[in-house]
Amino acid sequence: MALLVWQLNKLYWTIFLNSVFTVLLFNGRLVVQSETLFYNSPLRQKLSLNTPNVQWALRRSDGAISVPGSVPGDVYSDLRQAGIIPDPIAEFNDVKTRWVANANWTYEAKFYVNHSAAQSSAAIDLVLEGVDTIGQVILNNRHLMASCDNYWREYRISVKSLLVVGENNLTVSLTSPIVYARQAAENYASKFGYPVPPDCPPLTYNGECYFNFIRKPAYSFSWDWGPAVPTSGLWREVYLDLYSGLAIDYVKFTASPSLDSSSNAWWAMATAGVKFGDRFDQKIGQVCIVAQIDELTESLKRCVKLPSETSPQPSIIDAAESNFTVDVRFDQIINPQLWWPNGYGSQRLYTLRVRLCLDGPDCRLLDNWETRRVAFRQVQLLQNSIGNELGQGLNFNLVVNNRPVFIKGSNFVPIGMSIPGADVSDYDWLMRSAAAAGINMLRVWGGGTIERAEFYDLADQLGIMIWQDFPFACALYPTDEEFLSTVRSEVRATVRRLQHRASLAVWVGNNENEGALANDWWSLWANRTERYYDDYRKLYMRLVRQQVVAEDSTRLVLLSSPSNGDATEWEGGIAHQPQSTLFGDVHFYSYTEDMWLPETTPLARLMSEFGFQSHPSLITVLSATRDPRNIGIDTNFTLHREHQPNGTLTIARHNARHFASQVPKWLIGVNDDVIGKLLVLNFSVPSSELKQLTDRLATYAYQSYASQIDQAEIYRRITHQHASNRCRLRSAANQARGLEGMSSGVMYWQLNDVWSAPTWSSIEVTGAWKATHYYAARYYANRGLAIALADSEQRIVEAFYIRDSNPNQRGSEQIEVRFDCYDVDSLARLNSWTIIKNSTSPNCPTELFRQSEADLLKRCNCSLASNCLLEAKLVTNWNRQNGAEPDVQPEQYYFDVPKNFKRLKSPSLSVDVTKISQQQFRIDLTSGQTTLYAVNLQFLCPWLTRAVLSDNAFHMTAKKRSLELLVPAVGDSRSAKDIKECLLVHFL
Ligand code: BMA
Repeated sequence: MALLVWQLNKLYWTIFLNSVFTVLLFNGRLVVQSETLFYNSPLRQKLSLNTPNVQWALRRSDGAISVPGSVPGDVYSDLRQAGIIPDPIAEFNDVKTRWVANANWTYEAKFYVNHSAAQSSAAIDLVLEGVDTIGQVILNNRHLMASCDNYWREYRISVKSLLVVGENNLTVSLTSPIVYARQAAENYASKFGYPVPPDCPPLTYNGECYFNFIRKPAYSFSWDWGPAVPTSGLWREVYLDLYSGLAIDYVKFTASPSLDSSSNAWWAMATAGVKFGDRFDQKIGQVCIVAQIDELTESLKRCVKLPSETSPQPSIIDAAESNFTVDVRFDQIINPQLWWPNGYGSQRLYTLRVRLCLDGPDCRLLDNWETRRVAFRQVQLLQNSIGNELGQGLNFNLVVNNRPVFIKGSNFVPIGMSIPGADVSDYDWLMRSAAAAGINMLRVWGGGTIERAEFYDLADQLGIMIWQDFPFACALYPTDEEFLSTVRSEVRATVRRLQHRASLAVWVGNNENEGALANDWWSLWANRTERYYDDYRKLYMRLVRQQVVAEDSTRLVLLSSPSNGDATEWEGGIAHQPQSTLFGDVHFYSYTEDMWLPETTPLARLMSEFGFQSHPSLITVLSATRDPRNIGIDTNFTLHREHQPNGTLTIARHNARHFASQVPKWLIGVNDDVIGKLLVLNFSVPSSELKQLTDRLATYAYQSYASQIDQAEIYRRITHQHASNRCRLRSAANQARGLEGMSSGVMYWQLNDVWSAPTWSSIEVTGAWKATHYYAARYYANRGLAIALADSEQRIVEAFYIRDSNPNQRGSEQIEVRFDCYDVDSLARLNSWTIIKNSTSPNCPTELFRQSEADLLKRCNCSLASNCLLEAKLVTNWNRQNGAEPDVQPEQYYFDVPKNFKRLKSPSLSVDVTKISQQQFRIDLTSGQTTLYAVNLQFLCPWLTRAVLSDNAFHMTAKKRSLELLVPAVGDSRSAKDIKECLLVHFL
């Protein structure tokens, strides 16, 4: 083992050159070769305590259960792995396994440290990047700290003096989150004399109470789309950090265009936070930070004198703490390639390297920090007056690199009930699916979490901007000193972790807590209102926001979502109506009105949440139960998972406005073979029950299909409504509504799911895309046509050409759009006409017509509205000529809802599958003499849940249509016949 003893100012600094540690398991077997563990410079070494070779044990505190543990991981996953509990998200297991979260658990690891290792470094810190949640850390029988109390804090504990040569024992004891939260709530109420709601969730959630009293992701105590699986564990890395006494703790990055707008020059700054270990040499004099952006800058050095007097370093600090910071500023970076949101250009990421060295000609290395991917982009959320009076509102426009960007977004809920248990491929699938649908912004919602690094890496790479809520949601929160202090550390850790991210667009204090106060969700007694208002301001204005601004001056910090943005500030941080459509963002849901009608939904400046539930597809439900009798929209199984009170009834009622509730006669029998075969192969179904169960599953398949199309239509209509009112105020007789418009985007609720249940998602927990995700890929396309009912009383219809500005495309274009009218039943074309327009403004929709339905029907030569279909197609496709983008999709307008179609004969569809290559298939659809509404293909085989079609859930107005199918790589080669045997098809 090579050690270099290095003399400096007559003081010996011991540093490492080569491999330093050898870690042995307690049985004496050599398990870790240090060379493979260490990264970075020889001076700063990370010794992981979560390699597969360091074995962890998980024990219940009463000793009755002891199984292998995993780090990162959680108790539920480890118990499941050991065969002690079943999958908590299958069957009714969320409730059956709840005992797990009511118990206390201990994770324990033993490792050997040899003599040189224990002695040779100046500083050794134990770093726990993420503790879930209330935990005692014990090293060699010494309690290292009072208690870990926060999921998002990163704990760093100086342990050099505690490590022993030989066997070391690390134990983390975790208290039941349910018990802790309840006690904390009770203590708070008795100490301060007032409750902090919401207490407990509705009974339908089968959830746990007081999520607001424990700093862990709120959704783990149950939500209206998810079960309670309140985990405990070590959810991120655990390691020993060995360094020379001084080390880089974090690096922030800021880039901004130079003031001189004539040159494409930028400046950038890397800010390094440097920490002292508990033994550092104050006589060291000067240290330097050297930074470089690969392919763009030379390395720059900035040296600072170490403070001569330093207060002693406490032995436990947050990992994101540092003792001083050093800024390295790069001026005049000419013509960097910019980072653009998805759909607006490419995402150039540069590598930032930062080193810490001693001042001197050879700049001796102390720490070679990890690299970061950074980018050049400017994101602004502008709030300017709409009219002459403030009461007319402010707009809320996103501008990236000086171009207005229409927000095409969704809301991201956590990846699953076990965050550490998720596979990187799960993040990859969701983020690539989001990007494929044209999504350019995801809101990481406040009832969830600050996500894992993989999530933000993908967001950076794919151009998906992140609206990051801090983890506070749908609740009031305690504000005693202890709580505020842990939140202070948490916020600092979060900002220092994410600040350099190109994708990060805006910070937001919480989800809906301002609205909860302003609208008095919990009927708080009137004379205490001021106290709650004060607490709110204390937490979000004086703490969260101040901490964020201190760490990150480059981004807008909104206090809440929804909020009125600047107008919320005018009202002292809590607006009397945070849901105003004239300011900021809005969340909107209605479960009683017809969501297909334009008047139901207000037009928001930014609609950051809206949605409606649908049922998951058959294959996803079958992933959650082994009993096919559980399948159905009203079984106990479904009702157990439908947490929204009266949710399934709400879905059924809304669906019934537009779709027949019985399976249409032409679908009876169409899917029976596939379903019957599945039942025989996978479930022990007695032959006497086969027919009945096949019918049951076929009925559910239709009902889930109808619910998904109903949902997809809602999302499409609301998106088109906002997109077409992007550059104008709504034309409405009602004066208040007449000020609505100038919309900057939408983010539908919700992208993903944590289990199989009726929810608002567009992607199911198995990864399968719902109809609404395919719809999104069309309505979020960069260029698109929209035909929408603009006024349901006057029956006014509008058609638009919508396009987004891409810096590589020229400004104006001439478009020619052809309109064809069809008889729904016979596919006969009734009439056609074309419209030619100049589309000049790159970000504003081009209106093609605004007409009454009656006039349109006349123009169509259509006598029966329910049998009439209008289709728009872009004839002159400028993009296609330039090869820049795929075709603009045609858009259809039906004059009636599908349940009223007067079909003379049963529509039919035949499907052929051809194999093109290992993972690619072609699917040819041939219809009879009818137009088909919402043709939807689904696959009833688990290996196809992540298969994607080139288009789906579309209206078919020609006799033939070919689709491409991309299937995931599976071990064996699959044939066209394999695909066909899994295929369910629906249409109306
Ligand atoms: C909003 C969200 C979530 C919820 C969703 C659907 O309130 O912020 O809390 O899941 O609506 O109800």
